[in-house]
Amino acid sequence: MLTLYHFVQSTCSIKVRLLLAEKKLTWQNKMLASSDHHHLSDWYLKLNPNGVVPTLLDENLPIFESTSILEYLEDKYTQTTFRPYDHYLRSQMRAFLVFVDVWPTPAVRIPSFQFGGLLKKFSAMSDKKFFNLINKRPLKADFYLSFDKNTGFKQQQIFDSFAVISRTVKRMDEMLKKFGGPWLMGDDYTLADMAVLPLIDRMQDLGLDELWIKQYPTISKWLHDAQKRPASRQSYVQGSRLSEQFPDIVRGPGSLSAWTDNYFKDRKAKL
Ligand SMILES: N[C@@H](CCC(=O)N[C@@H](CS)C(=O)NCC(=O)O)C(=O)O
Repeated sequence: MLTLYHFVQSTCSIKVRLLLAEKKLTWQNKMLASSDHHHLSDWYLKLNPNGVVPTLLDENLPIFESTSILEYLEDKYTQTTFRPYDHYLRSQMRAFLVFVDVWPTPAVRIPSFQFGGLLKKFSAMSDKKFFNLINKRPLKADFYLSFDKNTGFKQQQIFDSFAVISRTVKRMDEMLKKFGGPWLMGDDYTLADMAVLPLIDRMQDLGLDELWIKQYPTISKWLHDAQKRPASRQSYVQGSRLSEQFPDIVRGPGSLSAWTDNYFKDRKAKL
């Protein structure tokens, strides 16, 4: 029996939900609310010492780190496969999975917190509670110390995160051209697509899609095709998109174009 501990809106959790749905696996739904902070309680830290979601339980064995969960499901549940057969292509796909974990995954957190309605939650919290919760975080304390709980991130931190997303869509555009599309590794939809889809979807939902619209039309087409897969629709349950949770703050495609325009001007002036 598979059990998934996750948050509805967490991009790393959606990544795992996508593969579970693509593989048509049944699983027990243990949805936690990020605001309850159960992911920082002793019982959860025994399952996932990093104090983050997602965690998959297979029978009683806890598996954590979303990319490692994807590979586990691929290794164990082989009815349908989402990795290339060719060893070289498989290595290319894995290189992209590492890239996604190292670069865009942390970068997308910055606009998600800044523009995604989360600051409202933190500014309503007392300083004491906020810093107490930071102290409990095994891995992410430094991230929470890198912004002001009332005003968020500095403009330069936000622009730096946009630069990483620009680098990501450039890399994806190169892959779509090199392997011929329609998916990142070519004909077949793979873990590479599922790893990055929640991040690009998040950027679009926040209103930052102008980072790629003009320069990389390939990304818009890829995103549209990936979003309309039945497994994607199934995985994006109500509340997965921040515009559904905070409709007065998160306004969807194009809505933060003033920010992307300023970012492009800043980049042009520097390079
Ligand atoms: N590298 C981890 C990252 C997991 C992660 O950062 N999860 C976020 C949600 S997307 C989380 O649990 N955040 C809780 C917190 O910030 O306290 C993975 O891929 O599983």
